[in-house]
Amino acid sequence: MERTFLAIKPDGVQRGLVGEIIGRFEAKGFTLVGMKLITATRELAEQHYGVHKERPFFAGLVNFITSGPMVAMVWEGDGVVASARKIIGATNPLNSEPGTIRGDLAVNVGRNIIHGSDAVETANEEISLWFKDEELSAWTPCLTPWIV
Ligand code: ABT
Ligand code: MG
Repeated sequence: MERTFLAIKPDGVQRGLVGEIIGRFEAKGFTLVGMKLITATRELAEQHYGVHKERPFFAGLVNFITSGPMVAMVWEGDGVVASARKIIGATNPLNSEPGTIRGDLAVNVGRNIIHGSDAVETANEEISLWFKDEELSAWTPCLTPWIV
């Protein structure tokens, strides 16, 4: 089953948006298989955003991401990687559609409240960077089918 790595960034935690954000993925029908509150070390943040190492915003990004606790999560479901990116919205919240998390709740590209893996391969890398295997729980929700 496909999995993705999502993290509510320090701004989302500080603004009290944890419940609101998690609720959107639960309501959509994805399954939460891992979750922890964690303040990232610089090493973890630099690895996570390694692809942006040469970009001018990298130092500020690492400072921000290590500035306080984040809610790191693994979610599971068919097509969850791409679907979560749609639910999250465009990187710059001023371009994110209303109805998306960033479109509804953020205004600043450097404070865009949530991270979501951008592809299945990066999702798998990010999951193993942030979580140990034993921190993840595979389980099947007891869903009543809509039509029998
Ligand atoms: P993430 O989910 O945080 O990876 O964001 P997303 O994939 O939507 O966008 P990318 B390009 O990966 O942005 C990573 C973080 O860098 C910030 N950023 C990005 C800037 O501050 N300025 C920029 O010009 C760009 C392109 C936004 C993202 N995180 N934060 N916070
Ligand atoms: Mg990204």
